[in-house]
Amino acid sequence: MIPTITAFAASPDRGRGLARDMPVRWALEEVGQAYDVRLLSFSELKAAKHRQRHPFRQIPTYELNSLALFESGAIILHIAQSHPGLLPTDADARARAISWMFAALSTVEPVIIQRESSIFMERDKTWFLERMPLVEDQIRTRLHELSVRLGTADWLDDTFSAGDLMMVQVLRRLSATELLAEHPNLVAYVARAEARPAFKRAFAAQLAIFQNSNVAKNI
Ligand code: GTB
Repeated sequence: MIPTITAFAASPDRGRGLARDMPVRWALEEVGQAYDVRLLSFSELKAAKHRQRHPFRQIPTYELNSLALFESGAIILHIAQSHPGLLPTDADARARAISWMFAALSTVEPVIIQRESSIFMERDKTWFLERMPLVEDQIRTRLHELSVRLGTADWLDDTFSAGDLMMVQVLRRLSATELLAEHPNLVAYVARAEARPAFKRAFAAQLAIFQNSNVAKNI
């Protein structure tokens, strides 16, 4: 048996690998675990059947035998704990790698999502232009701190781990912005991770789905 994950049948990110099936695919590729993908349309995502897999009716999910998981962080932690390759064997280093996973999702990502949500939902508000620099300053603070910590190292701890995978996936949301470009070591960190063969395989797999979707065919 191999795991089945869920992904958008037509991702709104148009194949840029920003939806959260991407880090799950990447983790599976890093550990060499084959997987199936169940593609969901927006109506399938919201249907009762999918609610059994995911209480909030989102992607990604992960199913293997009797285990059904949701939340990308929990799925990636499970993959990393079930296979060698994404978490160090030394107990302290393993705990530090898990700290970086949490840091990516609960300390760095929220400020980035705040900016995206604001651009998406508040662009027409009179106060939008006044608020945006405040939101971006919060991102700058986090990126500066992360950049200082990374310094000239290749990865956040000694070797590439699930912590780097999660952090890079979060930083990729800023790839098209000046915010990331202000930190050359973070740009290089993202590029180093994106050059990994496992990343490339995962990226190509999700891109192929978008290219074969009706959305792409009708562009
Ligand atoms: N905390 C959950 C996790 O980490 O798994 C969040 C899951 C989540 O946000 N899923 C999104 C979803 O299913 C898709 S990935 N949304 C549908 C819904 O809630 O109705 C988030 C995402 C979507 C699109 C882009 N994009 O277009 O760039 C980027 C990220």
